[in-house]
Amino acid sequence: LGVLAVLLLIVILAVVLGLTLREDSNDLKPTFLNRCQQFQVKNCQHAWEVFQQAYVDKDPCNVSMEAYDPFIEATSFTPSCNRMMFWSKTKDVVHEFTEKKECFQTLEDTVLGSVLDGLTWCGKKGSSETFTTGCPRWTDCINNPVRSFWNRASAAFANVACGNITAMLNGSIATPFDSSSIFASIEVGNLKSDKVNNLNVVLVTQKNVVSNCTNQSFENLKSKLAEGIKFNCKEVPETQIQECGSDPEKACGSCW
Ligand code: C8R
Repeated sequence: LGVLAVLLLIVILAVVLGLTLREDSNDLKPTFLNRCQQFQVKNCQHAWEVFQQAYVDKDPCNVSMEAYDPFIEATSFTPSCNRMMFWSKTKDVVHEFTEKKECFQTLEDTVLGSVLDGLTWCGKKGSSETFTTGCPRWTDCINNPVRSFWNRASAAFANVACGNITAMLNGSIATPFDSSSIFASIEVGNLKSDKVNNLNVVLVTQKNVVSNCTNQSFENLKSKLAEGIKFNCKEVPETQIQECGSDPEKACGSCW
């Protein structure tokens, strides 16, 4: 009987452990905390609590950008002037590059962007929980928790930008500067002319070039830039960016 009791106990423990582990894998909190701890953040638990307050116990279609203000403050970072990298419709090529070479820093390379990159979350009215399924999708409603977060975080990133900044845009689409993107609708307008000297656009091209630096959408970009910020554009093949990223001999400034 004693042996049976021990066996039963082991089975119960295994099931409980299995359930907790499984729950963890679709739970936002452990991912958030794990990623947060990779950075020199004093209190990740505090950051989590402030983050949650933005959307918990709220209608998931009614979360404003401003709701994340306390979280933005809690994770405030010092900008690396001349190294800041913006992007639109080039997520993979940009991050493949910034991961290999420490020349540039995107929002996802900071604690603010890193902890939530690729994740979905929302709350519910009358509940103190965080959900990761059944949340509104990007276009289901404007004021959804994920979209408002990226809007707010991107505004913060652009607000502190300084020196010469770079943006990787996509030359395989007709409108590389797309007014509905976060880069166009939030970031460009938040760049400060007393801090930013130049915006250098790297227009990433593939075999099938659709747009070049004379694209009409760049006139729109220039008109949205604060006076005093200079604009540059260079067409660069994607293969060149990839090769430069993987070549340890190549200096940051000589990739394009
Ligand atoms: N930025 C915006 N969106 C981000 C993001 C980020 O840092 N990180 C992630 N994971 N996302 P897009 P865009 C998610 O059209 O709109 C900042 C969001 O869920 O290719 O111009 C960043 O600083 C969103 O749906 O780009 C960058 O400079 C897509 O990825 C711009 O804003 C972004 O879709 C990019 O935003």
